Amino acid sequence: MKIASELVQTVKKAKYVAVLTGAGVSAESGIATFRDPDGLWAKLNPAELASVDGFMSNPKLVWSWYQHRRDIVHSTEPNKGHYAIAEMEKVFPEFALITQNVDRLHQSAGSNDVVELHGNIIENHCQKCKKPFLGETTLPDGELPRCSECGGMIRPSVVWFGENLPFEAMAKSEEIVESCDLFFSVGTSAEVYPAAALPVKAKQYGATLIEVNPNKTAISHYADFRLEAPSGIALPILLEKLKEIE
Ligand code: BJW
Ligand code: ZN
Repeated sequence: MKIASELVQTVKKAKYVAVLTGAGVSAESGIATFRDPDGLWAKLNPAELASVDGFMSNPKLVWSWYQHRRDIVHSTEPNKGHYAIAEMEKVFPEFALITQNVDRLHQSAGSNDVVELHGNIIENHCQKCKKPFLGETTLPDGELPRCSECGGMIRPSVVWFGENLPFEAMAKSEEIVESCDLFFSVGTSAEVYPAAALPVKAKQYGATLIEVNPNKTAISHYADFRLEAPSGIALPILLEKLKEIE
């Protein structure tokens, strides 16, 4: 894979690098994306499975789908893309990682201070009183657990459509896009807001925008550079190139 020397030079000079990741980064670990032709939303209805209304209408169905996805996540490992992003933290004077992913594979790869915009699939909380749930999650007949405090239904700690993103994660992301000088958008279709606005805002605040994605996205036309390859291939090669010009 060829990487333009202008791109490598730009990355080399950067002082504050920010990375926004999406499902594509975990694709090479065997976790399905959402909007690719073989992605989750090609077969399943997001309104039924990833909204509060969907959960309230059929809690058992939604709970069992998340239990299934949790099993998949627990059987996977970070890939070369995750490890390259973890290494980037050590390469640049300042670095920030914002992810839409709920699988915690960035943390498993060694990334610190990950800003999780859409929560995570590992933890659970009560839909009614929001209290974290630490009890047994696998019950007979696929029943979902109930809150010991208020009897409410337990749900995964992800962000569903129509729900606000965690305030602190959003505030931190705004701060990052205002301050970074280089912004990578990696493995995201950039179709889900407010996350999709971050690369655009970073550029408006003066950062160079690099997109890493084998396919064109909603923000491709806006990027200063594109690395049109899987992140597990493009990012390790980019890191090698940076070392070569040390
Ligand atoms: C590779 C690769 C490889 C493949 N290497 N790349 C403004 C305008 C319009 C709509 C809205 C708006 N503001 C809010 C909305 C509504 C809504 C929204 O954005 N809808 C759009 C779909 C139109 N947003 C919300 O509801 C958000 N909340 C909110 O805004 O609250 C305020 C509010 C409330 C009420 C009304 C209005 C405002 C919440 C969004 C929550 C998203 N939740 C999900 C599910 C999480 C839980 C779970 O996992 O089940 O998050 S949906 C799903 O999409 C998931 C992802 O994080 C998210 C983004 O997807 P991502 O990561 O980009 O994946 P894909 O599949 O789309 O793309 C993968 C990419 O990888 C592709 O480009 C491939 O090419 C690439 N790829 N292999 C690199 N190897
Ligand atoms: Zn409760």
